[in-house]
Amino acid sequence: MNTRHADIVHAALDSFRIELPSWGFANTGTRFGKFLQLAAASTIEEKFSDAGHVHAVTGVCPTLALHVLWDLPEGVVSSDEVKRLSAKYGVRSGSINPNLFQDQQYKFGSFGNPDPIVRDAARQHVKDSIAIARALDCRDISLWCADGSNYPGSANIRQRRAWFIESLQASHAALGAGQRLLVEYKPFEPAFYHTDIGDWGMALLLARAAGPAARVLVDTGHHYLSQNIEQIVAWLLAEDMLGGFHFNDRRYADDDLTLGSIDPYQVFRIFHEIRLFEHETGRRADIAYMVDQSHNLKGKIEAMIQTVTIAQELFAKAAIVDHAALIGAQRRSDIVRAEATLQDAFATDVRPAVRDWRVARGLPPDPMEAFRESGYLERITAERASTRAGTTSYA
Ligand SMILES: [Mn+2]
Repeated sequence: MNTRHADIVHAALDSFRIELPSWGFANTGTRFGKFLQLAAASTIEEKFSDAGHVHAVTGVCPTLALHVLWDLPEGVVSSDEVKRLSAKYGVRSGSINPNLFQDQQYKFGSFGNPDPIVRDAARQHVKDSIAIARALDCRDISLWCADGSNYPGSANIRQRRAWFIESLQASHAALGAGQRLLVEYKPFEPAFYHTDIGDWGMALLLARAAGPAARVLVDTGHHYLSQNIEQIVAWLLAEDMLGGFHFNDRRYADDDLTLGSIDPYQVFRIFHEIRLFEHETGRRADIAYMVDQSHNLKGKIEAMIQTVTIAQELFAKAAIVDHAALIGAQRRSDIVRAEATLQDAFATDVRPAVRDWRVARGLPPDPMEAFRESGYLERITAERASTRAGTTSYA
């Protein structure tokens, strides 16, 4: 790694922030069962405390995504308590995530439910979530709808699309100045025949229909196998419609594994498309980077630190791609040179530069070691073991 590369890595890391999910610190499991961790967070205060420790050792996680149903059960009334915790633990509230999939009334859908009373209830919940976001000074309301059907003929796909447009427009109308509505898509699960927002094209059309402050959210686990996610990212960037990411990795479906644990080159390629866009347009892509992972076996806090570290390394690798050489090779149709330009950057060991950046910013050179040496995990394991309420939540 030369000096020019080191400077690029430092500048790139200065601009990179990643949001942690409150639900990532709580006990989760699969539909077959849960293996509870004594140190898992079961209250909103514990989630803020854990996120605060990840931020303390990494320095790049200043915000915590909140889930309205799990974190703000009293609605906007809970926001004063959240503000207090935010100040106490040094982590701001991040994206606000409404919950349109857990209540019994959503058995046959939320925005796409044939019952107008349920559609109204879903709309009201999103409006309440927007009010919470305003009270907490949060920009993004991140919407994922589980709506879909399991059997052919059981749902009117076009009718449901129209209901979605109505509800998204109503939600968009409730946004305050500067707020955004992020529309997430997913091809299947929990619905296994059709999902109302099944891919990026549907999400893009619905976001456009919703209004000017709506954008698409790309959850890396929400694609069919082998889908070219970086191409989707490139198209959304070109359309000025990429609002944010939910990062995770997977081997089969929406596995919610640690980012880059299965296919780090794919994450690199996604970051590369963003960096190339910024290089060519001369403007910063306004993207909310967020983690959406569920660690069933790994320790929650260590898994988050590992995720953030990997994200930084892959972002740094994408930052040192030689754009001029790449663009030149592409224009000459020099395929091998163009491909090698990406491979060279990916193969570069950026860890020393990332480490130097941390030291220069007054952060621990090795966040995982710093966390392990802090004694925090031992302390909360003992404390929480005595008060364990057994509260769980799913991501
Ligand atoms: Mn997600």
